[in-house]
Amino acid sequence: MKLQLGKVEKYIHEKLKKEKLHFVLLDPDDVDPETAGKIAEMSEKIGADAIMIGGSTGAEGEVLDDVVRAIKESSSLPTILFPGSHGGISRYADAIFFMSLLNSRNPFFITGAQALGAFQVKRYGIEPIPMAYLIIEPGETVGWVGDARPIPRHKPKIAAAYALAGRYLGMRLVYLEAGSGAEKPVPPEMISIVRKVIDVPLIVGGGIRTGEQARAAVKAGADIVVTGTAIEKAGSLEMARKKLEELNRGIKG
Ligand code: 1GP
Repeated sequence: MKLQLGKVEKYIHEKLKKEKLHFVLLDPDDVDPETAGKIAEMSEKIGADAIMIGGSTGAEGEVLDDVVRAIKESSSLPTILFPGSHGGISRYADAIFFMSLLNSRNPFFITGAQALGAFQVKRYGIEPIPMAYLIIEPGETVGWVGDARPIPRHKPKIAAAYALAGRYLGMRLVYLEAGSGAEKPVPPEMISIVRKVIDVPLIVGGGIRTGEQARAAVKAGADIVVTGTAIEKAGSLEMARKKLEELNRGIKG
């Protein structure tokens, strides 16, 4: 029996044959639908590859639905949910990172929320993409909310062990997360060690604010770079566009 990949996952794999990818994260708790739509439109224009939607606090229900709908109306980029729990599901999205926070102390974030959300994902026909989600120091809000034991920045082998375990558990993506707004992104040494042990796309995010930092993540082995805060908090839409361009150049080279 051959595994059939969904549309968004296929799109990711096809694009990765040509270049590294840039996913823009929008947190419905931080941006209103109108701004989200405008940022999504700009993201598509400057060459970003997908929009992720989610957050650890308040990114649920109507607020989430409205933001996803606004994004769908203003861009044709794939919309991928990035849920903090089963509350982060919206019927309007194309796909969902069906993620397990492998280094949480709390089983709710490893398998509990997933069980609570599974039937909803099926009912709405959202494409689930299984993903190992690992919190690296400092971890920020998601580390605290997700009751994680953040992997120390100077212990890349622990990250690699978790990533490989995730792979053996069947995850088809691995995400190294320093936490939204982290002072420093995931260290390049950690990215390269993890890259060496897995055979699936590696996503890196948290604290990437400059083209140079994005470039460093890609050089170390990231396949997909996620940026959120730097764009959301750019100050104006014009500055957000400039930041998007800078980050995109760093990723695509
Ligand atoms: C957070 O990895 C993402 O979940 C993006 O982080 O907001 O710091 O870009 P930033």
